[in-house]
Amino acid sequence: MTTFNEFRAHYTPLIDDYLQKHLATEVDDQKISQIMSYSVMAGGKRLRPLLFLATLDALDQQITDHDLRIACGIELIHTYSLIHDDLPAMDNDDYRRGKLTSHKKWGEAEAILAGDALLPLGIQWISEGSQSAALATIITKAVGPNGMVGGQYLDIDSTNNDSVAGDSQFINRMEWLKTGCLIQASVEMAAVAAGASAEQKKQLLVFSRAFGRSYQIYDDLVDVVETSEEAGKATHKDQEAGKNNTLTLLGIKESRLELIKLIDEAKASLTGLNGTVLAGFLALYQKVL
Ligand code: GRG
Repeated sequence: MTTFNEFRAHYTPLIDDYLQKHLATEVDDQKISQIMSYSVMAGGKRLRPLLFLATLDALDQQITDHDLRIACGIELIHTYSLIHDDLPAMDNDDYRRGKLTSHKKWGEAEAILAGDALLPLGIQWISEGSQSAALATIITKAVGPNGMVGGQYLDIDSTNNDSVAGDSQFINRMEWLKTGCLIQASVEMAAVAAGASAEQKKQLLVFSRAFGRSYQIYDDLVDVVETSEEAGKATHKDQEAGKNNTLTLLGIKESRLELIKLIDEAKASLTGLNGTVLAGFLALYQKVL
């Protein structure tokens, strides 16, 4: 039986190598390739690609090179969202993943274009195989106006808006769209790629919903409990920036309790699956509990 740490130690370098090599060889212009690669290779945790691969593992699938390409496609899309989120017109951040943000390093137009280039390249990598249409539908829905971008819009629209400060339904929806949808899509695409049964798919969707919601609460808690060196980005920013999130709604103590509840829910959803590696993702939260 493989543990989460063994799985992560095996696949993270494979993901990193794939991303580096294929951004260098599949993007014709060396300059934009370098700008895209700067942010992709800046040292993210590779959470979403690992989640995709771990879901295949939970369904006893042998992981192929094609699966690795899909996993890396998800990371390209995630990196696009971070580059655009950091722009002056959005969160206006100087550091991400411990390095200067893309616009600080290369300029604003370059950062916008690097993000714009990563999104379709990610969709291309995800949708090249035999399940092209099904996977393309899942990923484009997850990151479009009824998914990640929709959530980002609600975030921007509600910043410094006191009328949503206590509105838990609004905040849950915004956070789910912004963070949860891409996490759920990573799990759902693996379920489709592995030909999971209806019951297995149902269980995995319960897992991904609990995990997606818990990850945003975790990220909000990181903002208050970690220093910027530890997090590799500015921290203690959300409250100052007038952000409305689960943390501002519930406070630290209740957010931690909510996180514990979601961890239990996520673990319980894995009964009957080969879920050791997937369950291991939940250990990530220990540092904020
Ligand atoms: C489309 C402009 C645009 C934005 C999309 C995802 C998103 C909305 C913005 C990013 C802001 C943010 C902090 C969202 C919450 C999701 C999240 C926790 C991102 C950080 O992901 P990690 O922790 O980061 O996986 P690494 O660097 O490890 O990949």
